Order: sequence, then structure tokens, then C-alpha cells
Amino acid sequence: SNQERSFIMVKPEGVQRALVGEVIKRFEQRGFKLVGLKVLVPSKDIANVHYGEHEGKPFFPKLVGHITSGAVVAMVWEGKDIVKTGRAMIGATNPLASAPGTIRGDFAIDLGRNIVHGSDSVDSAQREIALWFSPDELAEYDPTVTPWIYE
Ligand code: DAT
Ligand code: MG
Repeated sequence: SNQERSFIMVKPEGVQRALVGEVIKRFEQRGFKLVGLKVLVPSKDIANVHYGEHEGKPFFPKLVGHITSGAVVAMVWEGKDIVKTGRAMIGATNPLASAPGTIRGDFAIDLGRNIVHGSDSVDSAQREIALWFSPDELAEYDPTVTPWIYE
């Protein structure tokens, strides 16, 4: 379906390093559709739930502490195979292992400063979108370029 959605978030280091436009540009240029976007400083509660799969791991407290330390840009992007393609565009979790051309491979060095989050499955995407956005924060519209992107 061309309506698959992913939750993409520029983390505090990406906002501070002024990479918000760069991240948006890559998804826009690829042809994906932006359906939700907001800037906020995440609460401990939302961070704990967002990273719930990592609870109990040694890096969990640091991870939650970091993501709540500043402003993030939370987004929902839509398009064919967006979850898998978004992960490919973002690159490997450890930026030193991320290929050049990916967001992490172009802009990051350390694991805990890897610039951007992207959902890792369609199920996680649905969970994360529902966690970060209410339905009325997601826009319904038809981009006129659709037939020039999809055959
Ligand atoms: P990803 O962000 O690629 O989905 P993840 O879900 O495994 O990676 O982990 C979430 C974030 O936690 C990751 O972006 C950086 C941090 N992290 C992951 N593994 C870590 C580790 N072993 N030590 C420190 N931080 C880690
Ligand atoms: Mg993950």
C-alpha cells in the first residue's frame, strides 16, 4: 500500500545541530508524504513508553534521559514501504557502521547521538504514531505529485 506510515523523529542532537531541514528534505525529495509534524520536549512518561522495548537494558536510563533533555521534532511520513525504506535512509543504529549516504552515516559518530529515530516495523510504527500523535494532528490531503511518483 502507498499509505504505509512510519514515525520518524529528529532527536535533541539533531535539533541542536540544525539538521531538522536536512532530515525533512531527504524524505520529501524521496517522494514520501508528510502527514504529521510537531516540536516538543518529550516527557519521561512518553519516553519510557516509546523506548519500552529497551527497558531493563544498561543503556535505558541514559537513553530516556537523553531523549527528554531537549526539543525533538516528531513526524509521521507516508508512502510505499516507508518503514523499511525509512530505516535504510536513516542507516545502522551505530553511526560508525552506517553507510555514507544515510542520515547517520553522513552526520553522526556516537550511538547515543545518532540524530534520528525511525520505526523498525509496521506494528511499531502504528504503536509509535498513536503514542506521539492524536488523530486530529494528522493531515488528510492528496499531493498533486502522486501520479509522478507512483505508476
Ligand atoms: P534504532 O534507533 O536504530 O532503532 P534501537 O531501537 O536498538 O536502535 O535502540 C534505540 C536507541 O538506543 C539507539 O538509537 C541508540 C541507543 N542504543 C541502542 N543500543 C545501545 C547500546 N548498546 N548502548 C548505548 N545506546 C544504545
Ligand atoms: Mg529502535
